[in-house]
Amino acid sequence: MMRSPGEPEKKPRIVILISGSGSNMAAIADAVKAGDIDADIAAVISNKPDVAGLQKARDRDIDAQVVDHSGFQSREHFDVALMRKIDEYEPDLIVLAGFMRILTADFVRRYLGRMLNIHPSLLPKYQGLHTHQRAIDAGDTEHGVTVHFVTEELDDGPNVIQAVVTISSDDTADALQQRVRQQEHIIYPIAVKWFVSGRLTMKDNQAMLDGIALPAGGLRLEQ
Ligand code: NHR
Ligand code: GAR
Repeated sequence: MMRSPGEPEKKPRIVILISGSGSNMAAIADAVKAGDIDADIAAVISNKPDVAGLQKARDRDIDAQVVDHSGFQSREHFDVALMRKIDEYEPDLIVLAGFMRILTADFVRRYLGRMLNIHPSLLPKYQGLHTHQRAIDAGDTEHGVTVHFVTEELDDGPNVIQAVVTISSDDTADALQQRVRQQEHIIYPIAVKWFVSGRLTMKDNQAMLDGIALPAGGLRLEQ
């Protein structure tokens, strides 16, 4: 990012939304700490109190907040409260990292083009939940994980990166999930780094890297 001489440096600001263990959040935070990603993590916000990810954030000296969805009478009310909390931090990028609440159209529109999600399947296959078991049950030989821009349609925004994981004949959902999780921790920091360095953008519902359209599946990393 350009700045004039003498102007203080302003790093891109990231807010990470979680609902659980926060291992993807931790992978991104550790990449920031290591200097691989030049940004500040302004806050981690969970819709569930007491999840392990909140403690992982505090352990890394990151502001950890809760906006408990169970305290709101509707999705719309929750999303308004969540937007207010997010906007206190003036983020350049919103990262959904195991965030498990479907977001309203108003919420998505507010952050369109600057909100990423990670989903444990090779999208467009297996949107929604229980993706590992569904891939095994379907007899698939490969599975994986996708980082995509969030749009109003669930798990349907333009893909940025996919990592492919081979399914073995005696695989279990747990074992497969573990191998997919390892790939998540590699590809999510890469996508975040691309975004905060200005290389990754969304234009006309298409993910662009250095101004060039990425393939429909996203950049594909094979094992
Ligand atoms: N919101 C929009 N508008 N678009 C997307 O692409 C979104 C989104 C919100 C979350 C993550 C997503 C995933 O990667 C995500 C993408 C939760 C559910 C779900 O059914 C579905 C998809 C995703 C996250 N949530 C239930 C709900 O009623 C609650 C489930 C629970 O609490 O355990 O919101 O897969
Ligand atoms: C991750 O595996 C992520 O892909 C998945 O939840 C896990 C969160 O783990 N996301 C979804 O299933 C979205 N529906 P984490 O909290 O340890 O990052």
